[in-house]
Amino acid sequence: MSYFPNFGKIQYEGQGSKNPFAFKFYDAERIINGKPMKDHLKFAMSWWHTLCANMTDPFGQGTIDRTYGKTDPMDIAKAKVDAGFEFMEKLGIEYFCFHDVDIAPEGKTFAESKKNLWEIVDYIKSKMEGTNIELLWGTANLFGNPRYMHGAGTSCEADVFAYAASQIKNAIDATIALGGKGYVFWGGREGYETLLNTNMAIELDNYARLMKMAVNYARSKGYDGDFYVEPKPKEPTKHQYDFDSATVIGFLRKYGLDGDFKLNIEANHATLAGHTFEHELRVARINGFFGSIDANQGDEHLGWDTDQFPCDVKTATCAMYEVIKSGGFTNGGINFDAKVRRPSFTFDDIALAYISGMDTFALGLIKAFEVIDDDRIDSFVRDRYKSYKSGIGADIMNGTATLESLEEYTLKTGEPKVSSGKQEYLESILTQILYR
Ligand code: XUL
Ligand code: CO
Repeated sequence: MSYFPNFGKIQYEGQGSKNPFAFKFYDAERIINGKPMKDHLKFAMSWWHTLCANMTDPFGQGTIDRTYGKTDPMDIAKAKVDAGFEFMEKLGIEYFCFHDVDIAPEGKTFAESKKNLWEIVDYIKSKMEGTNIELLWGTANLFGNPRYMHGAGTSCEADVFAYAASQIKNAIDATIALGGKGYVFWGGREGYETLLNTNMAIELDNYARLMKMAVNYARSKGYDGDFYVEPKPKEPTKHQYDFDSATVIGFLRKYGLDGDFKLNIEANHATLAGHTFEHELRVARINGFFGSIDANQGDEHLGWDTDQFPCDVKTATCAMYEVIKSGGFTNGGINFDAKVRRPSFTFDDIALAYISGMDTFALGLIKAFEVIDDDRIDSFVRDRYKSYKSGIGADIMNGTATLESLEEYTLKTGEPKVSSGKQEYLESILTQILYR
């Protein structure tokens, strides 16, 4: 039985193709810089948006039927596994990501939820055998259930903290059982609505305590993968603690979590923080925290997390430039944390959305290497800082300069000579490379 009967294995047909169910740029096995495209990109399917989201919004019911022809919640969960694996195999996607509650329904008690989870984990494990499909990362949903209305690790209620920790324990075990090399903390409701009722100091300390427990537990079970924090500045809470890359890096360093954690950077979250996607990736890269990507895009006219499929090649190019300069993905990859628009309610639409997103990032990869090979932009930047290579600049860089020595220098040399930043020239190079 097929859940996606209208298309078979999606093939690369090249730029001239008008077949909607074909890749125009993503040629999985094409070698670029010594590696197949698929290994540069490591595309992953998000279980939640792809198999679960029914597109409910505050104004109306869902538009996508997610029962897969079943009625019993466990049968639906198993049908999602079948549908998910069919989807990944047809799209040539070799990784997936999940929250505990995406894969298995919550029971009436924690024990029942745990039993459901393990039944589905075993089922997924059996499906993975004989395929190339791997788990990119797992996580626990610590934001959907009403118990988490005040947060999870940052909840004012110790019992809620304990419940969250129990969920994390099982989500880590599930991640390990499925061979995952990543475990994500996205701070769902780890933030606040008003300082009038909030002890920020306790909340942040507890959040770090929860992360430390997770690291200690996973390492004791032999897990050698990465932990990630996924920054987001707002939504659902007014102020999320994991605001942006810089904030999270400061937090991880303060609490001694920097040896185990990297960042999972989401494009739309960067936009909400008032940054570009590439800014967030650059901050992660230069601080040694580059880990994984949640690929999507927002809408420039809307101020919320629309989680649209990425179709902006310029942004994908600038993002892939950062990925390449970080040395590429190790344990991480590109997870499409993206959903179709509510009126695009067919399963075909979901496939077409992935094809578009994968082509966009494939083109981004190709163009990023072209920018690097072209070298006009990189050489401009190298040249721009050349004054630090010798003389007084070298003294500043190697720490021998002091305020006194620099004053003495300035008294001698007088007014500095400065050069143009040439932004427009550099933008024209990017345009030339993108559209040639
Ligand atoms: C929410 C979001 C999450 C995380 C995983 O904005 O991005 O789906 O990626 O919890
Ligand atoms: Co995300």
